Amino acid sequence: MALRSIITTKRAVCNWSRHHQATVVKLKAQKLTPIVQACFYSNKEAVPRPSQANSSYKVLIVGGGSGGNAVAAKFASLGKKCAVVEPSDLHYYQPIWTLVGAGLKGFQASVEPTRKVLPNSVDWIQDKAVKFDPQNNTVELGSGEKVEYDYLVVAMGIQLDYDKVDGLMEALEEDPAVASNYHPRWVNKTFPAMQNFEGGNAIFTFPNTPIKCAGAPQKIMYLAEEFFRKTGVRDDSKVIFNTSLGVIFGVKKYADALQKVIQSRNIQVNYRHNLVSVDHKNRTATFAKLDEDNELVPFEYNFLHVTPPMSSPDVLKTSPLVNETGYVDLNKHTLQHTKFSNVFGIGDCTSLPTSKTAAAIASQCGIVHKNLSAVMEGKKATPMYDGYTSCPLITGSNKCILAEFDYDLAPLETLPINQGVERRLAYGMKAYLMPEIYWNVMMKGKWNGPATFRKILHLGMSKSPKLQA
Ligand code: FAD
Ligand code: UQ1
Repeated sequence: MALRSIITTKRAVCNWSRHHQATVVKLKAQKLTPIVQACFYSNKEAVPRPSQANSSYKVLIVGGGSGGNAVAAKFASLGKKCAVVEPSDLHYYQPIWTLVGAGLKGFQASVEPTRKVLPNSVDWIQDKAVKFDPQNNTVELGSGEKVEYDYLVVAMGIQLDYDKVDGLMEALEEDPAVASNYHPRWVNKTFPAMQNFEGGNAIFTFPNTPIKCAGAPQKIMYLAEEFFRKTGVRDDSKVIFNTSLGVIFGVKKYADALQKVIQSRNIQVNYRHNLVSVDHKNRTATFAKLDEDNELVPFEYNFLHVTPPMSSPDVLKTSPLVNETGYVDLNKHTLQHTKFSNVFGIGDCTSLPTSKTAAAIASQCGIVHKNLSAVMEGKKATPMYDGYTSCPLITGSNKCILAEFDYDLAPLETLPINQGVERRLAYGMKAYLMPEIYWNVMMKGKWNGPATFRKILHLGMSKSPKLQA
């Protein structure tokens, strides 16, 4: 029991080095025989399945993050006919990293052991998918084992390409003034870097690729700017947002609201500026001006928050499952694969032309469940997904613009009040309600997004989109 708690307590993952120790102890435990290993796990929690040659499942889910786990919980009643391929011991609730970076939540609020989050009835294959062969309905694992499936759900998230920016990895390793909320390691550097900032240039970046949570690169900027006012260094500093995009946000209603925030807070925004290299020894970040033949422009920094370039996971890019952009090619309303009818996808690794968020995944998981269940019964998938996504745009430690919108970039708001203004209520929902919903409802397969509440709160008057398969 004592060893089990050493392996799994939340406190062990709170501190990064202690987290690594915990993982090492657990890996040692996995080398023990299955009987001894069973002593380390409660029989109510998912246990990694011992490797076995060429197994077969009715539903195989690749990736056990927000999307994969939400879908696994929906199919938990299939029991051992369903498996999740997930290499990581730890499951992260990434949306809270904005608040972790700003020192408003502890890192431990974002993490649980995978074995506790995955449904105990489904098999957990603790390995990586290394090759997809949808013609033969198999996925090859890192161990060399081939797993067969009747139906496949791809939920592998998006890949962080920190190495695509010259000098960035070294800067993250060596310069205490460089941080990134997008990674479980670097998010823990953000608040100390904010505390140590004594003025000068505080720079926040947005890369020239699709990313998850397109609001997060600027949310941390508003929180840091507020913090710099509290610590008295704001008058001696410039707060700069260097973004590859040409607009502050894709939905006009919320972009207009954010422009007012930017003006009132005296933030400098440089559009179409893409970070290409970091020289931490000279504290210089160099940006390519995308509209001026990639002309390079150096910025001195005293604080640098980087949102890295991202792309589809490498193993997907080279698979038959993706379109020309490298993302899993789905019908945007049914979430069924365009070529392989027994394949579905969810979340950040997909081609769905909506903003990549956990909120979007909440809406997608009910649809994957319904349509995959229909296909299993020999029926057709129904067009249901309207692209719903949400981005709680935190602008201060008690303020938030709660953006919600669909494929047409039209607002699709849950509350019967204007969400295009900064509200304390929206901050409360983001900081306190959403984590509860995530861990206790969505991860149990019972949260399909707020559509039902929206209809009730708008007395049935909210729009129901007409969708084509
Ligand atoms: P993930 O949750 O990333 O899971 C992917 C899983 O696939 C991982 O567990 C990984 O280990 C596994 N995997 C990868 N490769 C393989 C492989 N080869 N084989 C098997 N498994 C593999 N969303 C919101 O809704 N609201 C917010 O306010 C918000 N803020 C955010 C702030 C930050 C700083 C960040 C980083 C994200 C934020 N998000 C927010 C986005 C949200 O967290 C993601 O969109 C969501 O977690 C994506 O879920 P997913 O299942 O697609 O991918
Ligand atoms: C949401 O459903 C969700 O999934 C749990 C989030 O994840 C982090 C969100 O941030 C948001 C905003 C939603 C949308 C829900 C409501 C009630 C507006």
